[in-house]
Amino acid sequence: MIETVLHADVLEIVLNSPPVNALGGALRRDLAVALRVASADDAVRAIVIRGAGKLFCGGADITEFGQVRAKPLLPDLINEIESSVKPVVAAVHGSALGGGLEVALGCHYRIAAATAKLGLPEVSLGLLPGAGGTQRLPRLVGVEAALDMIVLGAPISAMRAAEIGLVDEVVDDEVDLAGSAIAFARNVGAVRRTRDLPMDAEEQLFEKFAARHARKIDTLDAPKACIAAIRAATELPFGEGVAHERSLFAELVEGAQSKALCHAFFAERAAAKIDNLPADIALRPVRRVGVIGAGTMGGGIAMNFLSTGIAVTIVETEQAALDRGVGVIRANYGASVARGRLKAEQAEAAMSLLTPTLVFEDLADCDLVIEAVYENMEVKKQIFCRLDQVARPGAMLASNTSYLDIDEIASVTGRPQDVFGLHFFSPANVMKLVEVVRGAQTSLDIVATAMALARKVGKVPVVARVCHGFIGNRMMHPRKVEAFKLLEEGATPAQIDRVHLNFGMPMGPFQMMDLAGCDIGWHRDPERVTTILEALCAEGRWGQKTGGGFYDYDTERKASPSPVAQAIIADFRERAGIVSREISDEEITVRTIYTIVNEGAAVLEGGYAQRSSDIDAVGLYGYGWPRHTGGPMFWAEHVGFDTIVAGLEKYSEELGPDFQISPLIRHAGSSKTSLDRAKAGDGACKS
Ligand code: T1G
Repeated sequence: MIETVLHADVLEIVLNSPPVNALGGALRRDLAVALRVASADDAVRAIVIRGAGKLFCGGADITEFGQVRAKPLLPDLINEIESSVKPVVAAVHGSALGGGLEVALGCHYRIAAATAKLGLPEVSLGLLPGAGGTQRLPRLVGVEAALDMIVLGAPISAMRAAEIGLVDEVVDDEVDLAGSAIAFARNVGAVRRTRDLPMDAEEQLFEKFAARHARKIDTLDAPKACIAAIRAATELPFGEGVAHERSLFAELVEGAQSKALCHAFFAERAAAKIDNLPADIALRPVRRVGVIGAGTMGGGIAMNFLSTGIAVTIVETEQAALDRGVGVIRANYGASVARGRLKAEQAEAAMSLLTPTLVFEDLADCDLVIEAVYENMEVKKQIFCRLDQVARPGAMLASNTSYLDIDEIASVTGRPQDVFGLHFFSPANVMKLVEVVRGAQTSLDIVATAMALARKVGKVPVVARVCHGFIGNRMMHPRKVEAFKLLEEGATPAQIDRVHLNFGMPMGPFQMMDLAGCDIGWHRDPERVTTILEALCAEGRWGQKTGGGFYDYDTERKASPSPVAQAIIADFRERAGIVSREISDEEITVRTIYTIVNEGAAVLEGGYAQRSSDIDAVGLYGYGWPRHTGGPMFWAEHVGFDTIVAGLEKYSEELGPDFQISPLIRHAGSSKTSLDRAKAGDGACKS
C-alpha cells in the first residue's frame, strides 16, 4: 500500500494501491503511519508524497461510501499532513482527482508533471469534495476558479493549475518528477499551510457564477451544496468551514442522487466486463477498419477510428455518395477545429488515415469491417456474402444493424464465428454507447476484441445477445407504441413530451421523431393512412427538416405547438371513431416509462443482457436517461418494483391484452430484492 524511500534527508512516500491508488481504509492507515514515522525521524527534514503507477490518486474509495469507514478518516489524515512541521510536497502525475487532489491540497506545495490533470469531480457523483477541498481550494486559487473546478467538476491541466496557483512548479514529462519534488522539498525551507491563507468574501462572483450556470445548479442537489460550502469558506473560520462542508457531504452521500450517480459510475465500468471470459484470451489485431456505406452512420462510425489514429477504408457504390460522405467527415472535423475542440493538424492527421473507394475488394486488408447500409436484411445478406469472398481470413465482420438478426446475417457466410453486431447510436461520432451484439456462433475473442476496441475509441460498450432491437431499441420500443396510443386516445404531443422532459429525459418521443424525421420507414404512399404518423407524413409533415411535424418550427428550428398537427390528429381520431378523453400525466408515466423498465427486465430475464446495470448503461449512454437516477433498472429499484407492478396493473386495460408484466419484476417486487438477485432466484429479502 505504501512504500517509503529516504533520499538523504527527504523521505519519499509512495501511494501504491492499484489500479488508481484509491484512498481506502488500508491506504489511509498506512499513509498516517508513514507520516508519523517521518515526523518523529530527525534524519527526515522534508517529505514528498507521490503515486505509483499511472496516476497520483483517483480519490476516495467510492466503494466505501455507505459503509462505516475505518480511521483515519480522510479529512483527519489530510489535516495531519498539513499540520506537519516538516515541509510536505505532492508530486502529481497522471491524475489527482477528488480526495487525491485534497491530499495534494493538504500538502504544503505541489509539483506536477506537464501532462497531469487535477480535478475535484465529486459533483459528478452527486457529492462535494468532503475532505477540506471546498475550504482549501478557494484559499489557494480564489473563489472564481474554485467555483469552476468544484461545481462544474472538470479537471484542469497542470499548466492551468500553475496559472491559478494550484501547483507551484510544472515539470516536463521527460524530467524526473520525483527528483524535482525531492529537490524542491529540500530547498523550500518553511511550511505553507493552505488553511492559514486569507479568504475574501466576493459575493458578486457567486452571483455571476449562478447566473451563468443556472440550469446546472438548479437541477441537482450537489451543485447547490458545493456553492454553499465554498461560500462558507469566505464567511467562516477554516475549522467551522470544514465542519459545514462535512455536514453538507453527509447529507449528499445519503441522498438518492449520489447513490444513483455512483451506480452509474460503476455501471459504465462493469459493462466492459464479459462474463466467463478467460483471463488469457488473445485479442485480434485491428490496424485497419473497413466501413461499408458513407452515409450518416458510416461516416460517424469512421470518425471514431480516424480520431483514435486507426486507418479506415470507406466503401460506397457511387462516387457522388462517396464524395458526400467524405465531405461530411471533413466538415465535422472542421467544425470541431472551429470550436477549438481539435487542433487543425489533428483533423488533418485523422483525414489522412481515410481511404475512400468504390472498389469493394479494397476491404481485403481490413482487420475489421463494419457494414453500415440501410436496414434491409436482403441487402445486408448480399453484402455479407461478398464480404465472405473478399475479407481476409480472421477478419472481424460486423453489422451496424440496430435491430436485425445477426445470426441470420452470419448464416450467409462460411465464418459465422467471425460475424457480430456493432450497433452505434446516431450521431455515431458523438454518442458513447455501442452495443456489441454476440451471435450464437460469434467467437469469444471477437467479443473481447470488440469491447476493448470500443473502449479504446472512447465508447461505452455493452454486450447484447440477439433479439429484435437487442437491449436499447427493444427496451425503448414500448415508449413509442404507448405514446402513439395515448395520442390517439386524447393526449397531445406536448403533454407526453413534457412528462418525459420533467422526468429528466433530454427530449420526449415526439420531439425525437421530429428531430430524426417522421418519414423514416414511411412507405411514401400518401393515400395509405392507417396511423397518426402516416397522416402527418401524407401531409408532408416530416419533422424539423420540413418545418413541421408534431410541432411547428421557425427558421431557427424553435418548436411551437402546431394547430395543423392537432387538426390532423383530431381528424384521424374522428375517421377512426375514437372519442378522445382526458389523460393524466400519471397514466403517461406508467405507459411510457414504467413499460421501459418492464421491457428491460424482460431483456435481462431472457439473457439478452449480462446484468441489470448493463441495461442502465444502455439507458444512460444511448438514450439520455437522466444520470441522477442511475438508469432505468436502478431507478425502478429505488421507486420499488412493487410500485412499478401496481402501476402497470392499474393501466392493464389500456396497455392491452398482449401486454405482459415481467415475472422478474413481480418477483423482485414481492421479495424486495434487486433484479439480478431475483433472476438468480434469490428471493431473500433485500438487505
Ligand atoms: N474508488 C474506487 N474505485 C475506483 C475509483 C475510486 N475513486 N476510481 C476508479 N476506480 C476503479 C474503477 O471502478 C475500475 O474498477 C478501476 O478503478 C479502473 O478505473 C472525499 C468523496 C481515476 C481517471 O471521481 O475518474 O474522492 O472496473 O477504468 O480509465 O472529496 O477511474 O477495474 O474493477 O476508470 O484509467 C472522486 C473516479 C471520488 C475519480 C482512471 N474521484 N475515477 O481512469 O480507469 S469521491 C473520482 C476516475 C472523493 C473526496 C470525495 C477514473 C480515473 P474495475 P477506470 P481509467
